[in-house]
Amino acid sequence: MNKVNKGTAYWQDLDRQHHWHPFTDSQALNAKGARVITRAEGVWLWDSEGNRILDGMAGLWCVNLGYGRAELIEAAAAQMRELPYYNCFFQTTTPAATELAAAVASVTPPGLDRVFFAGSGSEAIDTAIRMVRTYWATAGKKPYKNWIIARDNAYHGSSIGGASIGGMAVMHAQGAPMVPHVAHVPQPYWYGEAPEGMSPEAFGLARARLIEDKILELGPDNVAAVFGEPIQGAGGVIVPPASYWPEVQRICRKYDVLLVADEVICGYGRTGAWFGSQTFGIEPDLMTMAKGMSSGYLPISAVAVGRRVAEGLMAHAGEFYHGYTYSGHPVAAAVALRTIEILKTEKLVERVQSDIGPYFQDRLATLLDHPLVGHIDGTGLVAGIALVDSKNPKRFFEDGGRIGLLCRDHCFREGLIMRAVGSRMVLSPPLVISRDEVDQLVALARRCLDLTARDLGR
Ligand code: PXG
Repeated sequence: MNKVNKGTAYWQDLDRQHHWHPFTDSQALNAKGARVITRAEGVWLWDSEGNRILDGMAGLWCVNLGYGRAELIEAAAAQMRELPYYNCFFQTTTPAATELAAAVASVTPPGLDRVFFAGSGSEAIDTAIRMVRTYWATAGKKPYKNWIIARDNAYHGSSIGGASIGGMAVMHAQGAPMVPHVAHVPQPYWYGEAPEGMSPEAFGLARARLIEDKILELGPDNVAAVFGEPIQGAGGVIVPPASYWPEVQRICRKYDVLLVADEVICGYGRTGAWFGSQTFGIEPDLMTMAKGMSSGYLPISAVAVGRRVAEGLMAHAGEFYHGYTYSGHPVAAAVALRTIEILKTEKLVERVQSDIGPYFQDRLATLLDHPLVGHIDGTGLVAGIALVDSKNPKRFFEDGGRIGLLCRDHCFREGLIMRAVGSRMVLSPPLVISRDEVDQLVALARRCLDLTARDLGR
């Protein structure tokens, strides 16, 4: 079967009949037909019409090493030939899984050196939920210490656990009721939610203290953990004020509540450190990771567990009744291992920290003169651009979601993947993007902002 000769209409038709897409209004999609991506190289995608598109999102925040990396392809092929599958249940391991556990421990912050594997970010989150609750129920002998606090507009996945601790109201409404004993507090979104005149510093502290209020309301002895993304990715790249995380950390320590950093997007170099926790001064008890861990080439995720929880659980829980068929899948593990080696040998995390990250943020900042751009949040190679109706006085669009989609659709047509989250445009390009490609990305973004402004009669 030759895909290339079949053409767009063939794929769209088949897709319409059988394929139910994630996070998609199927009727709306079927009315127009899906975009078909057929190949990719570096930071570039090609669709079935032959258009070349700059992937400003690294797939879905994951293809950190860019497309077409021969080393990753070889790692997968070699592992498939040697041992395509074996599991890590029943007192067994494979060299790939064991070596990956050690490699992950070599890049996580000190102490987080026990690694539990899963297949996706959602599974890692479910694993972390079960770990923290089991920890308190066994080591701490406090089975009632099981509440989890998370933030509004957080994204922690689509499993029932991930959707429950995520703060997406639309997700809570479908398939309700969600998992019990989960509470949400407002997010640290300074530009969008701070009272007029409040500094980022003061706002960060105020939002952190809402976590303290919630702990006190529930009773410190009932709260197992706080979960949070260092930067909220799918929520629109909400970068918290610098004061926020150190205060959350202090509060968690004060009340003996565990802190879980969801590093699914921030991990593996995105923010200019190996993990977003390091960028924001968080010392988490557990970290969840996925996406960039294998550069998105194969599905794999993990929970890195600090000594307190790992040792407590291992000493007191006996068997931990949890795991997946694909926990430590050897082929995915081999690709993740190679990904970590490449990040190290090519010094890509350092590159994001001191070269391409600052360059990207500087270039993006040139868009601040655009009439639609109210504010840009970002660090390393991730950014969120707030589109506004008016900058001064600050006024958001009443139909911000529609404006975001207008801009996004211009991006598609002009050859740039830049996603819309409501009226925030988000970017997260591969870590290997060149300066020249950053220039192209920013030029395309400006063009699409201009086209959006034109649509609005500006
Ligand atoms: N935690 C975080 C912080 C995530 O960003 C997950 C958990 C769940 O991972 P899995 O592998 O189960 O999808 C994610 C996933 C978007 C988008 O539109 C973001 C994600 C997934 C799908 C779409 O920005 N993040």
